[in-house]
Amino acid sequence: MRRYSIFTLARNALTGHRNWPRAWRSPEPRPRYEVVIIGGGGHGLATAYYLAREHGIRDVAVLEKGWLGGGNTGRNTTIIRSNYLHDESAALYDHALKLWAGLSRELNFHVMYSDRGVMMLAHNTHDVRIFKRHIYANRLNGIDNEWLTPEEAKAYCPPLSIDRGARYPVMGAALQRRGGVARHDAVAWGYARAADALGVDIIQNCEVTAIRRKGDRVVALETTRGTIETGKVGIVVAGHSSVLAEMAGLRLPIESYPLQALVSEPVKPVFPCVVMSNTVHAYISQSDKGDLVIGAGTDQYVSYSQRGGIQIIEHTLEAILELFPIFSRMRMMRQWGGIVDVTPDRSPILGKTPLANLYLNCGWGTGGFKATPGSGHLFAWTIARDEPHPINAPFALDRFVSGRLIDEAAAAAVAH
Ligand code: FAD
Ligand code: PYC
Repeated sequence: MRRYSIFTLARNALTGHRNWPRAWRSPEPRPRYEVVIIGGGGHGLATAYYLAREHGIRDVAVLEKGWLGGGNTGRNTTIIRSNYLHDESAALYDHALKLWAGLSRELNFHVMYSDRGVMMLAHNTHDVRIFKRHIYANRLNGIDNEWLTPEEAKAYCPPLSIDRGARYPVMGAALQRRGGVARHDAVAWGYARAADALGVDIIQNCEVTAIRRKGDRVVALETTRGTIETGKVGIVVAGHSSVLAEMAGLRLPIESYPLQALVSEPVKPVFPCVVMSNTVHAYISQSDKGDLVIGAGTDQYVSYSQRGGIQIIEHTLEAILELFPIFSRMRMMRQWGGIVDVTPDRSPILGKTPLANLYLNCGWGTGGFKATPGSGHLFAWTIARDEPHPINAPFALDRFVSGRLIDEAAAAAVAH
């Protein structure tokens, strides 16, 4: 892995940053690969990295129709936590949380993971009961989560208003101290650079347009850069999962919705943690650059538009100002949307499909960034061994036939 000295930094700064080596190659696609991963977001790149690193499978291509991280990986608000209700989900998301802690070292790339704490506000008796139930369940699974009184919540996050006269007064909060944020682009770039160094071909501007089958096997992919034959295929395309699955002749229990976010002008550090409120439908943190990072729920209608409706932004900012009146004079700078892939039980699909050599990683909906390292790690295992790891076994596609659903709508929080 390359390392740069202070002299390299200084030399490049003085020469207009034109002499940096490429972080990853830009190869022409080969006619055949042992494994092809469709989708160059964080999950796809992480899968390729762990295939090479942990399973010795290096004859791998990642095909990305645009640029790396240009999908939801580069559009999300980077909240990381593992405070989900069910045992299966706790194991899944905490597997990822543990990997986050060592990820910068693993990739030799600073992903800026910051465990500043994620606080979820309760505004009515029902919220209090739901959050306490999550806290008890989390603790039984060895996952940190604790109850705070309104005064303790304010001490943890001083800008928070705990005015009892508010429309939705804060009645307490659930705090996961190990939760936090990371730098989303760095996650994609770090995995890309490390996968490339292990021999993975990362091919951008390469859209998969058709999936060729022979019986119950995928034999080749048609792409905008030619036909690619392959032994195994992983679909990791988030909001476009149904589109790709349909190319293979599969119908998924997934709906795709726009999810929006926005950022303010940058200001000095004022906001120490992440705060989410399901009831008023808003969440907020502050990036290391200084902008407030704000979001809310999905649009109400399925769509592939990456913009979203203006009323969502207005509603979100009203909610933020009720909780944090000190921000009333902040200016908002940018708004965007991403297309999220939502399953009926708000849990992901991570495993095999009815086709012998086709694997699915999707359905993370509004909350997959936090899972990126764990998802890639488990998906690589599944593809390499042709069987799920015990952690992702419950997240099989056939749970929508058997009825063994893992309902995480409450833990999915503000977003839906
Ligand atoms: P993506 O990053 O979307 O990657 C999929 C890639 O597949 C894309 O780059 C796309 O271009 C490519 N692709 C699609 N079709 C094709 C094709 N035919 N051929 C080749 N390539 C193709 N999650 C959290 O945990 N915390 C959060 O705070 C959070 N906030 C969010 C806020 C917003 C506004 C949004 C939109 C999402 C948020 N999420 C959050 C969800 C999270 O972003 C996603 O679950 C996660 O990033 C999905 O990663 P991915 O790698 O699977 O998908
Ligand atoms: O999953 O924590 C989350 C989340 C926050 C905002 C969008 N998703």
